[in-house]
Amino acid sequence: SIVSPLLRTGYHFQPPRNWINGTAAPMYYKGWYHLFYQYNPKGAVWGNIVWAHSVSHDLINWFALEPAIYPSIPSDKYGCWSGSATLLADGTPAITYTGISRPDINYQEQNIAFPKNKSDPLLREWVKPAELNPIASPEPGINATQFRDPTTAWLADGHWRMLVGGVRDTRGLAFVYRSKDFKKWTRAKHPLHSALTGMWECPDFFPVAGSGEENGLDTSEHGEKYVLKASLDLTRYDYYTVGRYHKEKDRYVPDNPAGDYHRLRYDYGNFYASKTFYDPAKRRRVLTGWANESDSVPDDKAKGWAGIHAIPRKIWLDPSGKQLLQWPVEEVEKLRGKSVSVSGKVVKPGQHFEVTGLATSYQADVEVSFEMSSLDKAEPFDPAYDNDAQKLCGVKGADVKGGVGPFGLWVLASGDLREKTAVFFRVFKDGYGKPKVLMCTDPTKSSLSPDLYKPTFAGFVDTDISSGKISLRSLIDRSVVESFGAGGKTCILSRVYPSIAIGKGAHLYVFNNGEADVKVSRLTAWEMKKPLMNGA
Ligand code: DQQ
Repeated sequence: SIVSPLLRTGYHFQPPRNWINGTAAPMYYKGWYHLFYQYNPKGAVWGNIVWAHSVSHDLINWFALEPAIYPSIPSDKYGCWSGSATLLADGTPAITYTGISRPDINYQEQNIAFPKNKSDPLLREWVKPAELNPIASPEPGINATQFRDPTTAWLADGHWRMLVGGVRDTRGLAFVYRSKDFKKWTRAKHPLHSALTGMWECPDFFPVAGSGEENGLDTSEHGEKYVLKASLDLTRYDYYTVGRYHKEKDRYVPDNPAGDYHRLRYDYGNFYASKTFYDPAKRRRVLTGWANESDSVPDDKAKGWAGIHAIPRKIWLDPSGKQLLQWPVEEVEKLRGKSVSVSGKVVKPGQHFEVTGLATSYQADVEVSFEMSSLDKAEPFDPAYDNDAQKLCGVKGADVKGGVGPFGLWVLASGDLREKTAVFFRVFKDGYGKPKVLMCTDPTKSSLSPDLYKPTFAGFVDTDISSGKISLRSLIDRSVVESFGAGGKTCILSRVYPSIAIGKGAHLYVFNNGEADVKVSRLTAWEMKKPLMNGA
């Protein structure tokens, strides 16, 4: 399918051209937010990977600098893969990252780099001390092609610790490396944690403040609870658990013993290789993530670009202490322009209505609260789908009539509804009569173009809906829809490539394909302006 240039995003981070993948070493330094990211300067497919570099004052308006880290020493000669930044005690930022040191196989070693001039707030140049690199190499017994992505280090009892992702057979694991001086690193005998989930890419490990406290903690601060996250190569989702860290043994134990296998995801859609960082300016932990394209490789080559980043999200521990909440950083609201509102509008079974008045329904921010007077008509929940929301939503998509729901939004929808992406909820009743809420993004009707990957994405929403109320926010941006259910309990990013619902041809609707009435208590939709610079 020929992807229209109008599908380049308006306010999501993406460079003017070429391939991007995961974010790396996000950090705040001397008044600037720094975003490094995997980048192919030579084309729109993965390869020739260097660390491109952009800076901003607000995580939304980005200014491109020269690539910061690129192959230049024997232990990164064939690629500079992902890694992280750590602010040392004297405020110096150190980057640790994976280098590829052999051309025949992706032989992975860990390296360290320091700013050439730490008084330069833009951190434009980095040096790699030859006497230190590589700081960690795959000893015998370690699979050298699955040994990468060092995390931000944390300091405890006078020792720095840092994780490196790996796998033994099918056991994904987080190797622990320790150092007194941040120069010489030695591997601990035991991993911090492991599970039979396949390779752990881009691990992340950080303390979280008490349940419901929205502020973040710096990586070396002590937290009641910790979050351990891994990107699973097997399924291409980012998973996490909440648990306790025993620093004397450098071991982590998830609170939920089944958590390693019944894992929570940051995002139930297209969101991978994410990294967090602590932002001291606003005392928050910020999550940055990558979404690849779901059109074809020939499309990517034809359009000359591939990959975007999600809007950075603040993350904190839910009052229940059982999961994280995520919400777009408040700075994105500066892009809001003209808005339209709807209040107290009932949508009868099988009905829908258009939200009119927005000049840019293709580039919008929509917040809506729904209310149902009764959940009696909720369908029975089949426990066979207990661990598989995506499968359930694949069977019961947006156009399959239900009891309470499916109800929600049709975004990037054409006026004749031949193209529409549905973001919706569906409420079931489990065997005890307890409501179970499913949230889905259904792109099966998103485009008339062929050769597109249009997966339905879904997650259960652990929210008390007994009051009949639930909220949804969707950031709509031409070929991406990022949705946040129940205040950020369940998040789904989806990529879509409409062929007629683009530009002025894009419309926004509310729909109800359930048997129960649904009321839109309040809906506000804002036009979203383009940032001044956008990942250029
Ligand atoms: N992408 C990087 C690796 C990481 C993977 C290479 C995650 O460092 O494991 O570009 O998608």
